[in-house]
Amino acid sequence: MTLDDFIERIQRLRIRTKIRILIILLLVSFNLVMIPQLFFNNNFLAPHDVDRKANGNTLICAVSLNEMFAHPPRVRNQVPMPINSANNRIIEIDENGRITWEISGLAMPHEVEELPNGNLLVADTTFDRVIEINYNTKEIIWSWEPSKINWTEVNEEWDENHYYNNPKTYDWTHINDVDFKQYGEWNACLVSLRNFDLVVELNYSAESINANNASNIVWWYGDYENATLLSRQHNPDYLENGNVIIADSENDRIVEVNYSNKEKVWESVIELRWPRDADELDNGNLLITDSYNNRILEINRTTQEIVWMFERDLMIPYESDQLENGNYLISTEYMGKVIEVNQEGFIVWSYGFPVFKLLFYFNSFVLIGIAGIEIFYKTQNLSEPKLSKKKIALNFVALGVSIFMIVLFLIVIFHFNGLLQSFLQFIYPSIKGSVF
Ligand SMILES: [Ca+2]
Ligand SMILES: [Ca+2]
Ligand SMILES: [Ca+2]
Ligand SMILES: [Ca+2]
Repeated sequence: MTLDDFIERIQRLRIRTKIRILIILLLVSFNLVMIPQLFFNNNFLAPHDVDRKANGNTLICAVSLNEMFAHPPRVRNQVPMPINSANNRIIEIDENGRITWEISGLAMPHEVEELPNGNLLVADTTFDRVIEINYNTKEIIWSWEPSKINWTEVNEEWDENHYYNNPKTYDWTHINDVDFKQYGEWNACLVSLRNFDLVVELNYSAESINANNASNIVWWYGDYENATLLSRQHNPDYLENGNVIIADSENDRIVEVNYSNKEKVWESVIELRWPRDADELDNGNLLITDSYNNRILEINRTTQEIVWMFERDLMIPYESDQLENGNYLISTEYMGKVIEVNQEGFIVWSYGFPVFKLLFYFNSFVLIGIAGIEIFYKTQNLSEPKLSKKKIALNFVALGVSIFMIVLFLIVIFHFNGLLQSFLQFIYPSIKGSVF
């Protein structure tokens, strides 16, 4: 068939068929452009920790969405992370979203903490280390590496065959958090090793050349696969009262552990699914990121009543912080955005691009369009006087299907977050304990 034949054939088509073809071409080409972006464009983020700096800029552990998709097969096949992957960065952005500072060459960075001297302490998750980065030179000036530690010296029950003493190629520790504390005479940091089910406190000093001495581990809580203590935790924090609060993620709870005797002194009773962050607020409340319920909660610690909640535009949110102005800074993770939300629940600032949501919305709108066109033409057909009974019946079936499609996709559009939440709650039991 020549091009002329093809054009002639197209011209002979009825107008309704041309419109259908046009819409389907639009749908297919949009998806052909957008879906590869998800997998190959490192500009779409699944942000982990986000912090607002004193100068008003925002630090973001900017892991690309495609790196998040690459993570499970890497774990399964033990494929190491490339040394200089642009998919794994920490960026600092100003309020207009301009990048003012960045560092790459990390491996799924989970947590960044600005130190009093301006340097950054980073949980460099899948390189299995915590590092201090000189902010000006971007050099790594301190690192703590669990693979260099003889864990039997920390606890004699952890012998040479123990998981802790046998590093794997990829995602051995899943170090996902570091929190800094000045005790006066000495500095400490609290480190979460998710795959160890363990939180350790280090005697931390940037000058130390022996960071990896077992004796630098001055406190620890948890034990490998002992879920009565912790199960794949996130974001341990020092509390004002000296205790430690931990998002005990796969136990679906928040726990407060007494620092002196390691007794559990408080735990959440409200229904949480995979909580990954619990911050103590100035008013004594807790700000909880309830990841698989797609919501951020502020609860009264004593009554456990929910006093504030936000649940729009989140997709497995990672963490949230309360800012000095009272607003909340939220890492929406798979929604691809960092957002600042005020007390009334309005988004007052955001960074990033909600690529998943756009895909859902665009496809839903286009499919509603197609269904609308079908309804228009089928009702026109029904007014033809010589229609056979079979044709009439078929037209009614097509009308029914089109109306059903419109209702279905309108529900998708208006209840995107609710549907997402129901879906995640439904699949949560099956993915609990997976590589995510
Ligand atoms: Ca934060
Ligand atoms: Ca932080
Ligand atoms: Ca943290
Ligand atoms: Ca937080």
